[in-house]
Amino acid sequence: MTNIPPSVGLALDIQDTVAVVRLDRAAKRNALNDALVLALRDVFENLPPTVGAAVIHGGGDHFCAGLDLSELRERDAVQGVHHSRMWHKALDAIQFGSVPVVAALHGAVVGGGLELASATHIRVADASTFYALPEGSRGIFVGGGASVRVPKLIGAARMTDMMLTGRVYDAEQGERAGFAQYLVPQGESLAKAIELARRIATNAPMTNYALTHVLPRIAEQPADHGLMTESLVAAIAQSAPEAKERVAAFLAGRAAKVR
Ligand code: 1HE
Repeated sequence: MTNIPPSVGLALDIQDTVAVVRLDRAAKRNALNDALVLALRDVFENLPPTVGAAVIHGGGDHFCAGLDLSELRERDAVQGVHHSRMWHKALDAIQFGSVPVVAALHGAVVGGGLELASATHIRVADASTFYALPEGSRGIFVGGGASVRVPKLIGAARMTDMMLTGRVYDAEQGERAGFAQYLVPQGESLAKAIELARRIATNAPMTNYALTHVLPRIAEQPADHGLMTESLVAAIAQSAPEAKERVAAFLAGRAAKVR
């Protein structure tokens, strides 16, 4: 398992089948410096096989203030590309890792913090959450995957507005726009995220794999390719012994009904 030096500001707590990952730089509002981005990548690339889902949250009053601006020094174009690609690799390790990931949001979810949240599969926001892309006002551009992932949540027009005007979405507006799938009272996002992760960890692994690795690819395919991919994955999933057992359990009255 990954050993994370305390100075990095990332804590990993394995709670049975759920890995709880905490950004732990509250004094700097969990701003993401290079060491923290690399540690995130290492943690999500090395989750133990006993883990079936993960939660990511932030210590202190905010989820994450984005890129650590104190490290934003003069970079030449090549260094800039590699820095951005390092973020892409780390956030890909979350989106396309071994398990579904739930983000528990509160306070600031801004800049690279929003890029991090948008690489997870489910976002649970509490009432204190707010979303922004201050890159537009800081004279820079997003570099951690926001231009690909954020429009999939809220549409390119809303992202353009956020960056051109500095618009901030509060928790309710954010849920309506599509940033978060769940909105809970202040202080309750972590508990709700862990509850969801525990349930997700009970799903058949192939179902979770199909949802995290195949569905986003189907969404990028032309419709006829997507339908073919869907048929192939459906056939693979239903041929797994676990799927047969689950269907048999329902038919025998041993599995929960949809309520
Ligand atoms: C930081 C950072 C940071 C706080 N990098 N140090 N992100 C931003 O432009 C957001 C900048 N941050 C803020 O707007 C505010 O800090 C918050 C709304 C998130 C929180 O406000 P508040 O009043 O709770 O905290 P604070 O007093 O502003 O900050 C507390 C400390 O954290 C302070 O340091 P201190 O040594 O003076 O105590 C701040 O300097 C520090 N801090 N945010 C470095 N971001 C892959 S590309 C991604 C590009 C981006 O993400 S750009 C957007 C960056």
